[in-house]
Amino acid sequence: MNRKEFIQATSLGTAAFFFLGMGSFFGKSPNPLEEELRKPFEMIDKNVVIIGSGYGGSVAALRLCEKNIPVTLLEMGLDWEKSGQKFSSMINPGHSAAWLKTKTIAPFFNLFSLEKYTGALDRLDFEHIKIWLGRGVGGGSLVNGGMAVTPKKEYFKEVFPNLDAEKFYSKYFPLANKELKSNVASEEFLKDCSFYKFNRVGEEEAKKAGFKTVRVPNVYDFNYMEKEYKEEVPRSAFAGEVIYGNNHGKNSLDKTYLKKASATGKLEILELHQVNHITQNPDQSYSIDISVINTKGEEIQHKIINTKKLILSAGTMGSLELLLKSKAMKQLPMDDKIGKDWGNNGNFMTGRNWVKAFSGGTGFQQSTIPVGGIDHWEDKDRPFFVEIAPLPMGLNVATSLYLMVNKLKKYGEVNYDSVTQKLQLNWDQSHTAHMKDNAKYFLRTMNKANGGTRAHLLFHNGFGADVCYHPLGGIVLGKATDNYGRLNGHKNLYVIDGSLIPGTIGVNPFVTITAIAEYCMEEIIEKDFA
Ligand code: FAE
Repeated sequence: MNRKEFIQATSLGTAAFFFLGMGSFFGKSPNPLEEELRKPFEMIDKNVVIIGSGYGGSVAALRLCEKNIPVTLLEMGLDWEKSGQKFSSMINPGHSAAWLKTKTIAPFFNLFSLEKYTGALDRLDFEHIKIWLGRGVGGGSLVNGGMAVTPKKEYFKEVFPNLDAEKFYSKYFPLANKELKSNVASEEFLKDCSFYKFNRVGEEEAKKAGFKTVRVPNVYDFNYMEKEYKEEVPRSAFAGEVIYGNNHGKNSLDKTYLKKASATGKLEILELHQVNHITQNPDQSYSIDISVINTKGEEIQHKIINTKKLILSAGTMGSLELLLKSKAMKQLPMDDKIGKDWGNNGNFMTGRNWVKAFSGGTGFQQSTIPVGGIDHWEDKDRPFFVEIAPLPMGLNVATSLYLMVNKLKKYGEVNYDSVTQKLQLNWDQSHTAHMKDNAKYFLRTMNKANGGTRAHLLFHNGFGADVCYHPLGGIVLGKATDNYGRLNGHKNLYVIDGSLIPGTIGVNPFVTITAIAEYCMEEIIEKDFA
């Protein structure tokens, strides 16, 4: 297809030529369609394209490149390493703090104004839930807390009854943890480090309240952190860096999977390439409509990439949006299971005040990297897992923060509204009511044993039912796809990301997303790329 044919094939085509004709007839060019047509335009053919450079996309890229298969990876966010720019800390937010917003979008204390920029953290706001996401080469790994948790085997079996759990626990989980460089902090270090007082207090109080605590691995390099503590290297975890990116220490995907994939010479990463929609061609190839943007978010070029094989790894919300929008706009054939079985992984934020208020609280200086959890999963009536989360704002004396992960009792559903051209989420308080009950029970038990109150000033009177860091599901493995991520009804279209997990996995999800991506790609490469 050449450019003229492309324009004619689009819905704007006819109008564009009409207005262009009129423009030259009157000797001027007054309309936006003409401007659109004047933008630099490119149409390219590729063999394999991956959309999104988070966990799913990075695993797919490495495993294909290793087999000598050239891959083009499209990412709407910035390549931060290439840009030479620094990530900003939570107490001094700069360019990396938000995706094209003029105010910070942290879960609390959003008092800072920002210049509109293609930052690393984004937030999608729905009526009853706010969903935080990473943007940039490395996806969520740039902004997340690095907690690398392997789910409980029993729960994994419950969530994925069709998968070979033995193989996952002997092969894919160990592989994911190795490639992600997951490691564990030494107890010796945690015992004395002043930046981990919040965690020691969290664990002590949990034990006193009768809860079981667990040490949690992380992808932040704890050897680096120990040097950081001694001020032998630049500080990152101890300098308030995390949700706007870490400048040091964290093994985000750009330092692991993507680095290895790039070293093969087979990986082409195209940053600031925002995919608008996808069209299926008669020969079962795909055309990807892309806006190349600048760091203000303005389109500077329009591109079409035609590809024989397309892997969608735009994250749960990104892949859902691309599929549902492409169905609405471009009649992309779509299974009606897409959008179903969505969940927030049971995320529920809460906190306590007056924690050790008269003995230094939880500490002014806090590491941004969590290392502790509370495992209450075995309670049949109230199963939950809690991340003992830091509050690294340099102002906290007596607050404990917790991110709870609960089971789901009811799934949400994602749709696309063609009028507003936005995703719609069927999700309200009825989905989170039992999570709130669990939070009340948890806080009551902690306060009874240790003193303290609910943190009334945080979230909504201390309860953050609307805080979601772990959106999962909507394109579920074995339902909307086959058992390996091949999208139903398609031959050359795959989904490899968090959307394959049906709404819940019982712990922070990226190790599971990585392991599932490894498992799917092994089969797909063997059978479809031979
Ligand atoms: P993801 O990492 O979101 O990557 C998708 C990529 O696709 C992104 O880079 C997008 O910019 C890109 N993209 C989307 N739409 C388009 C488009 N139209 N065109 C081009 N590119 C596009 O997907 N999980 C843990 O396990 N442990 C933690 O400690 C943890 N902490 C978290 C803290 C925060 C603040 C947040 C936001 C998340 C946290 N998570 C954590 C969740 C974790 O980061 C998330 O589950 C994974 O990143 C999801 O991986 P995916 O591969 O699905």
